[in-house]
Amino acid sequence: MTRQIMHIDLDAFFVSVEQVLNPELKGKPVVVGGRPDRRGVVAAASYEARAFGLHAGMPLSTAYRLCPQATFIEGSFSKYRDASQKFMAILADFSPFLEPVGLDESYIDATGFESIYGSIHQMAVAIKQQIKDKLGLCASVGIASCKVVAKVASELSKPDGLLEVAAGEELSFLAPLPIAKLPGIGKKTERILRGLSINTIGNLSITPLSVLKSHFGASGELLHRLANGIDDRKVEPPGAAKSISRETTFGKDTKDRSLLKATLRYLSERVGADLRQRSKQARCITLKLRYADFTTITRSHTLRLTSDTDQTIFDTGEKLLKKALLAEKQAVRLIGIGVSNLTEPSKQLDMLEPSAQRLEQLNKAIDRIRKKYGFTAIQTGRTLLLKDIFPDDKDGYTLQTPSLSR
Ligand code: TTP
Ligand code: MG
Repeated sequence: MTRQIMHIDLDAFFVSVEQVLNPELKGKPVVVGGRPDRRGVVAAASYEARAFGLHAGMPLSTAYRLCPQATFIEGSFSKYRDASQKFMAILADFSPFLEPVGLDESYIDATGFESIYGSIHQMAVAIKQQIKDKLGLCASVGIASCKVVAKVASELSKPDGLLEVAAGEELSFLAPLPIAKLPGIGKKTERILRGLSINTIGNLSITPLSVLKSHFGASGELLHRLANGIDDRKVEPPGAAKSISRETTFGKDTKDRSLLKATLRYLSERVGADLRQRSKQARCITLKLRYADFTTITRSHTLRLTSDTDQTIFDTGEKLLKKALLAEKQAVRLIGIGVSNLTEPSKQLDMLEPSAQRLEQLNKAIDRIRKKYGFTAIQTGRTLLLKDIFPDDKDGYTLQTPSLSR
C-alpha cells in the first residue's frame, strides 16, 4: 500500500517567533544569532534577509557586510522551545503518528487520513491554517510516499508552501535537483560527488552502486536508495522502539535443544528484520526464558560493535541460551529474544570487516525476497524444524504469543 507521509517545517523559525513578538519586524530583513560586531554565526535569517545572500551558518560579520540594514537579534532559546512545544501539540491533535525532528520540523504518517479530511492535501491545508491562527507562524508542507521525498518537497515549497509528489513521480521529481538538496549530503559528500561530475540527484540515481560504494563504503548504498526515492523508514513516534523483541510460549514445556534453538533462530530473524526495517542497529541483546514453574529470567550481552544482522542476534542469543540451560534443568515454557540500546547506523559501517559486510548484504537480500514473497519464502536451515510444529502462512509462523514490545 502506498503510504502518505507528510513533512512539516516552520519557515525561518527563530526569526518568525521574534516577528510575532515584535510585529514591526515583519516583512524586513532580520537575523537571529547575535549582534553583528560579535563573533558568531547566523542561526536564522528572514526570507527578506536571504534575498541579500544571508543564510544560517554565515559569520555575522559577513551578514552585516551584505545587509547592514538588517535587524540583528541575540535571540533566546526559551521562546523558541515554547513555540516548538505548541507547534508539536497542534500536530499531535491531527495525528498520533508523529515524529518530531528537532524544534521546527516533524513527519506525520497520514496514510488513511484522507477519509477524515477529504484528502491529504486538505489535511495539510488545515494544519497550516491552525499553525497560522494559533501561533502566527508559517509552515511549509511536503507530501509524498516516503520520508526523503516529503522532506525535499517541503523544503522546495518554502516559504508558506505546500507541495505534493504523486506516487510514482518520486524519481522524476528528485532527478533535476542539485545533489545538495538530498538530505544527508553534506559539504564533504557534495564535493566528492561533484568531483565525479555527479551534480544532480538524477545523475546520482544512475551512478552504479559499485562506484558509490568505492567512495562512501556502505553509506553509498543509502545514497543510492535515497537518490532513487526509495526510503522505507517508518514514521516513528518518540519513545517508540526503544527495544524490539519477539517471544513465544510453547504448546508444551520443552527441554528439546533443537526446538529451542530453531525457535530462537526464527525469533532472531523476526527481530532482525524489524530492526533493519527501522534502519536501526542494536548494542544490547537479551534472552528471556520462562521455566515450567513460571520463574522468568533474562540474560543480556552487550556487543562490542552494534549490529542489525540475524546472525549476530541469534549467535549471541544462542550463547546466552547455552549458559542458561547449563544452570537450570527445568523445561522451558517461553523463549524470547530482544534487542535494545538502539542507534542509527553509524560510520562504523565503513569499518566493518569483509565478512560482516557480506552478512549485511545477505540480510538485505533476504529482507527483499521476504518483502516480496512472504516471510517463510526463505527458510534458514535451523528454522526448517519449525515447519512441522507451527502453522505457517506468508507472514510467518503462527506462534502462541507473538509480541512486539516497545
Ligand atoms: P531550519 O528549519 O533549518 O531553518 P529555518 O526554520 O530558519 O528556515 P527554513 O524556512 O528554511 O526552514 O532550522 C530551524 C531553526 O533552527 C532556525 O530557525 C534556527 C535554528 N538553526 C540554527 O540555530 N543553526 C543552523 O545552522 C540552522 C540550520 C538552524
Ligand atoms: Mg524551518
